[in-house]
Amino acid sequence: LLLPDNYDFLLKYKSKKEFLDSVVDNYSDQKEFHQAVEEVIHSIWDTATSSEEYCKFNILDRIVVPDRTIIFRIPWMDDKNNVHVNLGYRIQFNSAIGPYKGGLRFHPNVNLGVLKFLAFEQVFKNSLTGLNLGGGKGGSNFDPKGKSDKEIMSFCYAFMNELYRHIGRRTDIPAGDIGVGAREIGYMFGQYKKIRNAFTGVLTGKGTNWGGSLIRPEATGYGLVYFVLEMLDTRKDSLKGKTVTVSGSGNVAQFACEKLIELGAKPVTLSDSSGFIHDPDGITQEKIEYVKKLKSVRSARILEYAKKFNVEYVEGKRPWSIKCDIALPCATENELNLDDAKQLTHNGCYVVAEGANMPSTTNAVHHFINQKILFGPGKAANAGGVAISGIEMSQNSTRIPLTRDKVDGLLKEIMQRVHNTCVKYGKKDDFVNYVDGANIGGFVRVADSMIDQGIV
Ligand code: NDP
Ligand code: 2IT
Repeated sequence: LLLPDNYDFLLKYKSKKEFLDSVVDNYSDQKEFHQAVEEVIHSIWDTATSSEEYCKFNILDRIVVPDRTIIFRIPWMDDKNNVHVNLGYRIQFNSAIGPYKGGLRFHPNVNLGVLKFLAFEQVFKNSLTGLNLGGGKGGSNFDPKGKSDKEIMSFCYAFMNELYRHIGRRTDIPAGDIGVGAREIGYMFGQYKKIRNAFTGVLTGKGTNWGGSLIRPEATGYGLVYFVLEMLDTRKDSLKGKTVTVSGSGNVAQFACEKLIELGAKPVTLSDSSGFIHDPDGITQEKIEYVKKLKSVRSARILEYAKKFNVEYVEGKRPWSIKCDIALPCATENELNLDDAKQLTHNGCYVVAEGANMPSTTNAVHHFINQKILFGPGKAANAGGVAISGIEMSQNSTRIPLTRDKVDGLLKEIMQRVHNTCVKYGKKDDFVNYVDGANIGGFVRVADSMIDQGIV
């Protein structure tokens, strides 16, 4: 082809370790990014290094470097006229299969390493949906807790005052993530529209009056439960009567619980960064409505649930000590470690599916796989959110909104497709390794597309 016969760089790394060491050396302070890269490389190594094409085009070196990383200053004024400065980011990681797509996170822990891990994961997740979506992520170290509505609005405007020049409906389409929901998307959309004088589908997760898709708020949590159904089905098992521990109490956790209840399972926990509640009788739809209202104020604590419904509250802990059949971590990265994993399987838990991105530590993931339980990694199990973002984009392009039933049907279909891809690439003998399946399945589509487009 285009390339000479003599490739000095053809598999320039002698081992997986040598390659991973080079990533650590190059980005020494980005530990979450190393963790995400290590997991993916572990799965794809044989696929990537046994193909001459992948080696010739040096896909390995190219896939771990973002197309571009944008970092900017966000000056804004609080209600007392104090001027603050936060950092804003957008990582445009890979656009081989579509425009950059991924959420924005507002949380004090946000830094380059966290957003690079999220953007990297997003590349493979978006590929698994089968839609034409590249991978990106962004956000700020801004802390929304305790801020007034006016301060949130000022911050969102200030953020968009710089972000607008880097995004667009054919370039990069952000959405929500931790700390960014419908309200923040509204303020950012308003400011983008004002600056550009253009009403376009530049963000997803919009209000349904102005271009948002039905089921987008529900999509990550519902999709997670649809994925669990698919996993259970491989063992001719169902959700009926299963006890489920859920962490988090935000967007993903709330709608995961809602779908669990609808399908006859019993969610018994919710958490936030302060602690968790345990409701052994089961969280009901009525109680979920209470949580939605409670958590619409970002500083509200899940402790209030325990007080209102007179159940146990455990300060400063996560819910993995509670006996369950199924565990759904839906809060944040690295919230479930090896000890938690051991305790879960010891107590009989045999399904873990990640609503959050990378909530299980590397050791915890290895434990689940060694135990041969059903383990659904985030990039597969939580792909429903971005998938319905993709469906929102298509509705914005056609200007024809879809019904709730239609979107829900598409969500189910896409989660089945994600699951099938995991099985196709991850099944060995009788066991499906969903981590390998998701990583390899996500990778080949992106890598093949990169090759089709040459060396860009
Ligand atoms: P929300 O902001 O709605 O809720 C976040 C929840 O997680 C809150 O309960 C929050 O508690 C808790 N949490 C956040 N940070 C921490 C922390 N450092 N330690 C303990 N708890 C924490 O976010 P989402 O529900 O949207 O996101 C949850 C997870 O799901 C994230 O990993 C996100 O990346 C992932 N995800 C989200 C998608 C979406 O469409 N929204 C799609 C796919 C994945 P507190 O109030 O105390 O901060
Ligand atoms: O992690 C994720 O997939 C999201 N936060 C959703 C991204 C999106 O563009 O809908």
